[in-house]
Amino acid sequence: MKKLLVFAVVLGLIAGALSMPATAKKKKKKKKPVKIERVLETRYEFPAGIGTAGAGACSGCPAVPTGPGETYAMVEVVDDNLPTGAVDLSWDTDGDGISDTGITVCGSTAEPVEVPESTNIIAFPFIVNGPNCPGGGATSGTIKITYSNKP
Ligand SMILES: [Ca+2]
Repeated sequence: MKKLLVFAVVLGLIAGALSMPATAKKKKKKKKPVKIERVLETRYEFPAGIGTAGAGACSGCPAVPTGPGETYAMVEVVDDNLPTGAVDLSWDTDGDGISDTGITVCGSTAEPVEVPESTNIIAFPFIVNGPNCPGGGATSGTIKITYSNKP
């Protein structure tokens, strides 16, 4: 019985020794700034955004707030009916409650775009987007966003 116990302890030590290098590697990686990503997906339903692209209020526009440290966004818009899904992502910079700054996503972002962290960002799905995205628009569909702390 004692022999079996000793054998088990030895096995445990070997297993521990084998797993140590992996643990050490993980600790080293933590020193580098790590890219943290958060993926979120939301729907918009017709008619969410009626009005002029880039301005105005919206009922039924999904909110996609950023969290602390989330300063870059990759966005993809897949409309249920239109070949090019387009939404404006917009936020309020002067505290008057009206979104005034933002980006137009025409289909999808080619590269990560800068966004403000810890900010309530609203997605405006306009039926016809406008000059920033000719032929693009939004009836009903899905917005997929990946927020990250690095580009
Ligand atoms: Ca404002």
